[in-house]
This record gives sequence, structure tokens and C-alpha cells, in this order.
Amino acid sequence: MTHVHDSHTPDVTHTHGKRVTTPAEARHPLDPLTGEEIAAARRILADAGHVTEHTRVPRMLPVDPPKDVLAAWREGDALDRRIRVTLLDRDTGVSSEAIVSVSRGEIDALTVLDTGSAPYGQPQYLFEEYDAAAQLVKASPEWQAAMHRRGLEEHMELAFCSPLAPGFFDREDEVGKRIIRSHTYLRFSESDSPWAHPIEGLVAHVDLTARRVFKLDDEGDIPVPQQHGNYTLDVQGPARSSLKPIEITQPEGPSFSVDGSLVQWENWKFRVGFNQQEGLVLNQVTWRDGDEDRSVATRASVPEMVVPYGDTSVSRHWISYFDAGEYLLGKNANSLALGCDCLGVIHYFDAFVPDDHGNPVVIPQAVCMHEEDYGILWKHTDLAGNAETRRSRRLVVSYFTTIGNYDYGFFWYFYLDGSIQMEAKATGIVVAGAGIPGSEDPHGPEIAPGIFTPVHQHIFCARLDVAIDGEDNTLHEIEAAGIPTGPENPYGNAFTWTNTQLTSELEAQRIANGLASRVWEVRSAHRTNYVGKPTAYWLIPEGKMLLAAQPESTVHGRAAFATKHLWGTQYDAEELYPAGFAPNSRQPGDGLPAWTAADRSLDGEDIVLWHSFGPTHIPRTEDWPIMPVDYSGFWFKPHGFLDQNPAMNLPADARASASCASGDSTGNCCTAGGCGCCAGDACRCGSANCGCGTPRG
Ligand SMILES: [Cu+2]
Repeated sequence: MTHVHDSHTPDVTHTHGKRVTTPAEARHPLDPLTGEEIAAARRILADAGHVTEHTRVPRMLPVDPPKDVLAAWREGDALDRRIRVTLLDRDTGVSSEAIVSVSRGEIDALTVLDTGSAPYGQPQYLFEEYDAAAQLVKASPEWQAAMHRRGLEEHMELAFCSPLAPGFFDREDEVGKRIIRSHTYLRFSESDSPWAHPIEGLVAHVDLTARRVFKLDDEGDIPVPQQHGNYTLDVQGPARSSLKPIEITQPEGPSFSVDGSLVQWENWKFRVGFNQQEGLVLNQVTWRDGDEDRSVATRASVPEMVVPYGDTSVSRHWISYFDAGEYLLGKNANSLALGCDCLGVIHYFDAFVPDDHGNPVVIPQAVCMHEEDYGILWKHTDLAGNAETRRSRRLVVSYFTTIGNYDYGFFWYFYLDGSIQMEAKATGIVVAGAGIPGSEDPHGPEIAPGIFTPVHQHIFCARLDVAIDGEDNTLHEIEAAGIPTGPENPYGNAFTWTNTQLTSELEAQRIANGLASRVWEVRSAHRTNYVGKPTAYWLIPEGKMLLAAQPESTVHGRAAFATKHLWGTQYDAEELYPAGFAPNSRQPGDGLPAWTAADRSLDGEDIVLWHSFGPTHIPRTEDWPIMPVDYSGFWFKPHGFLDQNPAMNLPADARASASCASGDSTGNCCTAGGCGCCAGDACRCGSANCGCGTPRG
């Protein structure tokens, strides 16, 4: 596979990808927004006079029905599909938020947001504002003078001015304004990657409403790095020929089924959602146990992340991007039709998002779903030398999004043993500043000649509306613990585990501790397992560094979610985004710190877990010109939820799904499967139940 996009082949070679168009009509209350619904929301607002030529639509989000309404809903019942629409008047900067029922054709609420003061954040950026900001910068005499002063005037036309969220610094000329800051990068040709040619110390500060550059920083005179950072094979090639092809084939098709947004795969069942902010959302995740679909999570997503930078320079000390709340992860989702990241038999989900004007845009093949072989799930060789081995397989549901220089993949993995894994993949191009080659910068290593890349973090926040056998759950911190040698530990070898219930929101703000194998357990408040203990799942963190910024910094309070690995909250339908609904330019304090101040009970309540994780990035030479994927994430594993290993009846044949021919009952694959079949019976290779009821002796 090359990195070169080929727009003529939407279905990528070597896959058996199938384009599946999202149904035109929503059939279930949790189905993602359709194009028609987005268009209807705009039409309803326009008919009511709320859309002028200056009106833009920074965000539309589906409003899930209340949980009791959803629980009572049955197939065939009417839907009340509601959308939360943010409106921005680009001329005045006034923004408002409407709740529109596209089913009833009514506006349920319309609120003007007080974005003119510090406690309110700005709506998310529009694509047209990126272009507008670049034009304003290039047209400003201050920027042009700086380019002349640096001897770069011949590069002004091709220069790239990046649109960067400003952070919050309580400055008089910024509070309540719609601000974007802009770095300038040179390009030496139309197709040249700009990120390799930063102009250090040049920052233009733009007021998007007043449409002007209100300030320009122009410090120092560091030469612009000249070495290219281009990464396509026409520059980096020729492509090596040493790798032989790998073909992933599933001759009988995939093991999952899809009905609208509903996915079933082995014991798992869930609904695939998608929205402009969070991208992929998983709803109503259940595990089939006997005749029962047991709930594990009501909703799971990664609704926010922050990318704070750690250097003191004029170019970057203010940077702390909220890639979800400021730029919108789902809006920037890749269409995998243009470069697929999945192998095997793939099911794609299209996604619909509004454009800047609120008109629907389809992102074809935004979400990819496929199965992957995952090595060994369990194995034992007995005393006689007989080996039993079962292979692991996982269902992968994923999407990729590009926010400027960085690309993020959000991958949810479902396993045959009841585990769920979330993995965020960070790749793309590290933000570079320029420095004198060979010099030292305590905040940014030199990773290519003159390219200094500041330290930064990517801290994601997953929101897990857990529901272990129902919504009434309790939350516990479990640790392994040594015991002092003495009467309780006479030989010194003994250790145990501790269980501390986190009964309220202030108790449930926790930091990981790998040295104690600390995990967080969510238990059913009413259901017990085979051995009489509460059914439970463990949230297993990686426990890496939290927000590095100091408490005095404004990012500390704006990205408070990133100061703890775990927050537990009592469910509230309005509490969806851990840094608040609009973190852009917002003063510290919104989101999790505000919600948890009430210290609500978590004892037998409907609990939501917020888990912060992600890499602290000290860049390296190998990250240039594109960084190999950096993986981070967490596991959500059954711990006493199931009565035994639920994968004991997996077929023994590694190929799992190959059919035995009729009459092949004495063939290896059937006997190895743990049963024998009557001669002449058709059987599935390795199936635990061949239908003839004759277990192997
Ligand atoms: Cu990074």
C-alpha cells in the first residue's frame, strides 16, 4: 500500500470492502443523524427566521432521548428526533443554541449564548474561518512587514497560515471575542508540506468577527528550515519490493451482522452512532449470556482531548488545543473511501455532518468495522503432551480524523472473552518550531536540522456510561497490597488486595498507580455471580502522565479532566463533554470540576466514568517527517461478570470457519474440535455442537 491517494478506487485493492450507505431514514432513537434530518433542522430554523445570510452552523449534535423514554420505546413506535443546533452570526459574533425536533418540525428551545463574557466559550470553528483567517493575516500590513523584515517576501503567496485555537488568558482585547491565532509556514512549491518550514516567533492574532489582525508577534530572526518534510513515495521512494503480499480472506464472509445501526458479533451487540463532536459513539453495549443480553455500557465514546504544549516561546506558550471541543473530531473524520486502514471483509458506515451553513454533507465510509485474528486466546498442553489452543479474534470498530497536522485513530476492540479495549492512535506530523541547528532547547528536541519540536501531550478523555447488569452500579478502587511481616504474614510472602468503595463524585477523582496494580471496578448493585459476588467489570488504565501544566496555568482549569485519570459522575443527560460544551476561549472551570462540585452519590446510582489517558510526547528523530503511530488507551474487562471463561467452546481449528465436507467426520478438524460427528453428518469445523450429540470420548 502506498500513501498516495487514488481517487479512482474508492474501494481499496486487497480488501473486500463494501460501501454501505447509511439508511436515509432513522429507524431507531439512537441512529446517527441522517442527511435529511440535518437539512430539516436547518429548514425549520430558517422558516422561523433564525437563519440570515450571516448565519453559520458551527455544530449540530443529536439529542438522545431520555433514558426512560428510550427504555419504553419499541420498534414501530414513533421517533422524536431532536438536534442541538449551534448558530453563529458571523457579522455580530452572537451565537445561540436551538433544540429542534425534526420529527415534530418544532423548535423546542432557543437560547442566545452570552459568548461576550469570559465564562462562555466560543462555538467551534468553521472551515470557512480557516480560510478567512489566512486571508486576513496575509492582507495585514503588519504580517507583510514581518515577512519583508525576514527577507521572505517572495514566499508570501505560497505561505500557509495555520488556524489555531487561542487558549484563554483573560486579556482585555480577547475576552468574549472570537479569536484565532496563526503560525506561518513556508511552502517552496504548491505540493510542498508546510510543516517543515515554520517561521519561528511569528504569530498573528486574528479577531474573526471584526475581521482584522489585532496583534502580531514578530520575535527573533531564526532562519526558516529549508529541508523538505515531504512524505509521499515520489519523494521518499522508490517503494521497497521486499515485502510479499498478505491477503486476509474470509471466504464465508464476516461473522458479524448489521441491521441499520445495530451490530451483532458473537456475544456482543451494540449500536453504532456518530456525531460531529465525538465521531464514533457506541450505544447499548451488551453481552449475550445464555438467553440474556446483559448490559455492559449504555454509551461509550471519546468526547474530548487536549493537546497542551510545554514551551515558553512566544510561538507556543499559549497552545492547548481541544481537538474535539474546538475543532470537532467527527466533522474532520476521514472518508476511508480514499485510503482504507482496514484489511479483511469490511463493513463501512457513512456519516452525515452539517457544513458551515448547516447543510448536510456525507462522509462516505467514515467508520470501518472488521474482524481481526489476534493470536492466542488460551492454550494448554497437558501431561500427556496434548495441546489445546484457541485463537483470539476481535471485532474492530474505528474511525480516523485529521486535525491540522495530526491524525488520530479511535479504535474500539471487542474480544471473545468479554473484554473491550479502546485504543487511540496518534500519527501525522509533529508541530515544529525552528531553531539554530545544534543548539539546545529544554522544551523541544531537535529532530531534523533546525527543526525543534516542542514537548506536548495528547490527553484523551473517554466517557463511559457504564451499566453493569443495569444502571444501578457501585464504583470501587482495587489494589494489590503487600502485608508487613508479622502475625498476619508470618512468612513475609503474603499479600492481598484492597477494595475501597468510591461513594461520591469527590471521592471518585483518582490517579492511577501501576505499582499497586490499581484498577477501578464497576459493580452491579443488585446482581451476583456464580460464586455469590457482585458482577463487575474493571477499567484498567495505562496510568501515564497527567496534565504537565502547573495549577496556576489557565489550561489546568480548562482541561481539568486531564488532571485525574478517573472521574466518576452521576449520570446527567447534559453532561457529555468533560471540558464543557464550548471550551474554545473559555475561562477555567467548566465541565467535570463544575459538575462534581455537588459531590453527588455514586452508591448504587447510574454512574458515568471519565477516563483520561494518552501519550506525553517528547519527539524523536524517528517521528519525522511523519510519526509512526503512538498507541494509548485502556481495557474494560469482565471481572466476575461471567461465570467462567466464556470462550471455552471456541472451535479448535485455527481457521475456525472452514467447513468440513459431509462425511468428513473422522477428519482432523472435527475431532480436534472436541466432538465427533456421525458419519455422513455435515459439521462445522471445530464446532462444539455438531448436531449429532456424540461428544468425543
Ligand atoms: Cu505528539
